Amino acid sequence: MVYPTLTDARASGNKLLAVLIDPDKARRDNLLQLANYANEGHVDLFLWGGSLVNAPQAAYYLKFLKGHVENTPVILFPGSTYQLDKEADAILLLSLLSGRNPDLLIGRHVQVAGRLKQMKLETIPTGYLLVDGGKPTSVSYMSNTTPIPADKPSIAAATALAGEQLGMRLIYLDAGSGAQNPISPEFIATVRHEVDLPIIVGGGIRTPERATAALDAGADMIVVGNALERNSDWLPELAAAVRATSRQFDIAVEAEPTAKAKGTPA
Ligand code: 1GP
Repeated sequence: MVYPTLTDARASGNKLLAVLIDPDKARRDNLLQLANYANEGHVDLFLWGGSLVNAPQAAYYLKFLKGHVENTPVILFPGSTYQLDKEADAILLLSLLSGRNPDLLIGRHVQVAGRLKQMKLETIPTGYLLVDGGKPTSVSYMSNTTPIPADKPSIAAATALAGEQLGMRLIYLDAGSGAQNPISPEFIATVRHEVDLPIIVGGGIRTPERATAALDAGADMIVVGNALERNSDWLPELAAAVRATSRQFDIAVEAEPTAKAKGTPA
């Protein structure tokens, strides 16, 4: 089961790093390098998918990746109903809550429900919120939906809360692949304040500093795709920034009882 990885990490304050792989852009050498990094402990999860996947070899590459990673789960992040594959460890069953396209709220789920059941894939019901990242992205165009404005975090918070009340188990705040601007820390913090579910954040995270900012604001896991596609050499540096954020949290939690003990009568 993959979902407990997220809830356990949230409960213990360990921040996670997910690497998104677009199957259309997968290459054997790049996948091998990513698998090696994962086996060295630098990657917590792989997300596998894209808005438009045409590559006939996508299934081959997924199997290839699975054959080279030791323990790191690979989770489907499907942009369409064609992207189901039982080789994966789980699927983010996305409801595009920020949009008003009924097909992406329930229609496609009905189409694949029977197949998912047969595949016995672990499903993680995910409230998926697109946030304006400064320019139109593939996902906003392909989904035919309007992202939540970047200066309206209260709309996102109410949307995420509705998702939690509907039974979603994860919130994904996404500025879209290659976003010009990542989602701001203030925006993330507003959503974090409203819901208790694990929150993952992606889109336009291209530096360790941006990763740290999102995690410090309350994200439990960040997703990086585009910036690792051409060059994944900086992945260990990125992973170190994610781990350092976790440690800061640990130190704060450890420090708390001492501070309380000082002021609390025995
Ligand atoms: C997109 O959140 C992911 O859905 C990752 O975005 O490719 O910009 O890292 P990037």
